Amino acid sequence: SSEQAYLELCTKILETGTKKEDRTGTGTYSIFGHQMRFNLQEGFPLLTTKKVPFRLVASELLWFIKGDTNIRYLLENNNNIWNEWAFEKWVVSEDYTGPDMTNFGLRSQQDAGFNQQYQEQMEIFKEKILNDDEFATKYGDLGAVYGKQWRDWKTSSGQSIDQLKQVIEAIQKNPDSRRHIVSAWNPEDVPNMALPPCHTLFQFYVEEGRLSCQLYQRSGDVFLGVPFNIASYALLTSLIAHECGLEPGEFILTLGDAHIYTNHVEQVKKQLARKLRPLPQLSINKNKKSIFDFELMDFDLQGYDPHPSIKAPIAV
Ligand code: DHF
Ligand code: TMP
Repeated sequence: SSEQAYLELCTKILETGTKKEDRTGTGTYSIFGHQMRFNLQEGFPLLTTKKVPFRLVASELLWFIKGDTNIRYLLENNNNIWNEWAFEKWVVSEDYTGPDMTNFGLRSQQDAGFNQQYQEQMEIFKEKILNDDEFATKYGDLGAVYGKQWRDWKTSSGQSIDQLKQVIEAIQKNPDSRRHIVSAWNPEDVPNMALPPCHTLFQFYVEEGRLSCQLYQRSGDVFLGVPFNIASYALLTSLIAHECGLEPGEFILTLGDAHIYTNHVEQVKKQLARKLRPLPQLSINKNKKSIFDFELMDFDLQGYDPHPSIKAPIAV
């Protein structure tokens, strides 16, 4: 199955990766340049060798599609995957009066007393994002990240480009075009983002009634981020295919710096020892067409029976 390609990447990094330091201070094993292909006709590529929470993948994708960049929507959907990158802005600001949170990502893993304080401040932060509009506007926003660039790319003359809407129209009108591209990498905005986009640029391709997508991902956290990225783009491709009256074809993931953090190695080995199970099937509400109208309950996964989840600390 397609999942084998993911497990092979993990093995390749463990066997041939170079030990490299990284921005977060964690350390990684890394390789540069790797491609994986997922045939969406075979089933939906949500890993079965560990549980990947589809609900979180889907709500994050809906958040991008809405063009939203504020984590309030994610929190309202009980999705905590972007909290640390908004929290970071608050704890270095003048408005923050709690205990020192410098380097909270690493310290929370090393010091139980500090972790307790960090968890308390994170709870306060989440509560304020959900209940205080002004606070949410100021500290919930991650800047000009994915949603902004996909739906509202600002041009030098002050106009706005809706790349997602345009690419869907182009797929319908001119399927053979070689220009079906959406870019999240906006050099002018990179300094204004909480995290410069990891999934940088994607392209669609239509062939014999099937829609394929290839993503260039500049940086991939192979244990935590990449399983989400695969599922997210498989879902996006399936939704656009649904809207355009096409079948989903392949999702191709091309990675730049593909790395396993040193504190994920044991988890990866545990996962590699597990047996693959059949992939689930995705179904999409047939009564809705436009990608801009979907909600969580319009997606349904059948037959997802993964091995248990494997926890790992995220590098901030
Ligand atoms: N930073 C780093 N270092 N790696 C990332 O993968 C990453 N991803 C981001 C933002 N910054 C990042 C956005 N996507 C998780 C998965 C994807 C993601 C952020 C976080 C994650 O923690 N997944 C856990 C489950 C989380 C949960 O249940 O709340 C997992 O085990 O898959
Ligand atoms: P970087 O900006 O220094 O490359 O750090 C970003 C980290 O987050 C890196 O480990 C890659 C990871 N990441 C993913 O793998 N997928 C994602 O979707 C996101 C947002 C981040």
